[in-house]
Amino acid sequence: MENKKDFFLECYQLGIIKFGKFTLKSGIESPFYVDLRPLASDAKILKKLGHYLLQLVSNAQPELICGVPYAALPMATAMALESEIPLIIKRKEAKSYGTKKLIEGIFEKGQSCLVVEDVITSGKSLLETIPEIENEGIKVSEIVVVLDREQGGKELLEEKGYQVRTLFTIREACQILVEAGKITEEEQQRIEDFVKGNAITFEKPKRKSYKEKLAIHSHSKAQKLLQLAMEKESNLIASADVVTTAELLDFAEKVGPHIVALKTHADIITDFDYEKTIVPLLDIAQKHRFLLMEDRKFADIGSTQELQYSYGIHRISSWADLITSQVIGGAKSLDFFLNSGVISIIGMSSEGTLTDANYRAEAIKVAQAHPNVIGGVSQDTLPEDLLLFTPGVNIDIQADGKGQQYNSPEVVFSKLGTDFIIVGRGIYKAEDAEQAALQYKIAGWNAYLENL
Ligand code: BMP
Repeated sequence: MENKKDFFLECYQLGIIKFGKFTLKSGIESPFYVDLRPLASDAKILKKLGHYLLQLVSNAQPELICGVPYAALPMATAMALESEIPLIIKRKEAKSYGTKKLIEGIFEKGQSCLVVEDVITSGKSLLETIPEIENEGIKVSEIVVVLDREQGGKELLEEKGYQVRTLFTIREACQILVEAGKITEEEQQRIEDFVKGNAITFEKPKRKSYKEKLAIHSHSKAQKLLQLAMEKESNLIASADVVTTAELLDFAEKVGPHIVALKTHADIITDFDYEKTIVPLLDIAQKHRFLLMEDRKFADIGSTQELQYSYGIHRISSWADLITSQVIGGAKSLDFFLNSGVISIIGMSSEGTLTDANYRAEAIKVAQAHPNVIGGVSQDTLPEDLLLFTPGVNIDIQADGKGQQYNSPEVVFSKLGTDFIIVGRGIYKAEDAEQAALQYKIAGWNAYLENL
């Protein structure tokens, strides 16, 4: 196949870029106008375009392809024909009759999708399209764009955590046209000046500090946690996934000075005994000033949860400052967690989890409506009135071979706006748990400060 430059010139022959004076949708006057729709009318060019766009796709092949309507629909189709990756179609408006679907085609929740766009300017149409796809439980894994007008849209999407690959930028296009004698250097300069002057600069949204969050989160346990974060300069919750009382107490002693909370799974402690396990643990928690978070993940009806919370050998309600609970039983099932701040499970970090975008949106509504809930566990952003606890944090590894999916502390603070990181094996499997806790504490705190 010919090179990219020759291909661009072929496309140019179809009149896809016009130079002159054009008023854009935004009201801005632009010295050029791009319209890639003519490319669909030349079958050979469309086929080649599909091929070039597929070359931009990363090695991890997406499971679906979707074009942003309308201009990218034929492009996505061309890519689907060559790659045999199934195509899904996004409607501009949902049908008012029949299924009322926004996304048509055959897909399953949890599948990854490549989104195709013709031209990116501000990124607005992609930002409208992506949630509509993700609301169906499909994960937008990457975006390919034919032409970047270089006005900030690509950067905005990247800032939001999407990988964007572009076939041409407007500056590259102009360079090719100058070299081919299609436009003059003056015209090129005019375009360069326009692009520079009209780049949409965006300020990275600043997160609220723990101090500011104190004014939003009135639950006493949330207040305590935020106070501890400020006092200890730590947002680290260490997960003590150990199986004996001796290991648990030893671990708590070692990591105690560096954490705001110790997360336990009381039901994995083989020799659990309230007097020997919980009583000394409470002493250590008091000495090193950290909260106890029992990761029980309640998932039953209210009445059973009430019993599970206060009875049995664990008597969680008597010692856990924080507990985790599924919200699958509905809001009323959370009514009985009166002694602890509830951290609702909004999205799980494990591969293939059923907590897709739809589930998460509904879970958030339950969590927000309940006064016992202080926040949620998720690997996605949460609304500001819920503190975000993110598990699956590791500095060194990306996966554990058992379905866990990891992010670094930097990523969870910059991309998700996490409030507290939950680290298990990164600390308790380290040779020196105390050193590892300190390392995670510093990494988490620095990542928090960098995003203020
Ligand atoms: P690790 O960092 O070793 O992967 O441990 C993560 C801890 O967080 C585990 O105790 C796990 O039960 C918990 N957790 C999680 O990993 N993902 C979730 O979605 C919810 C969790 O509570």
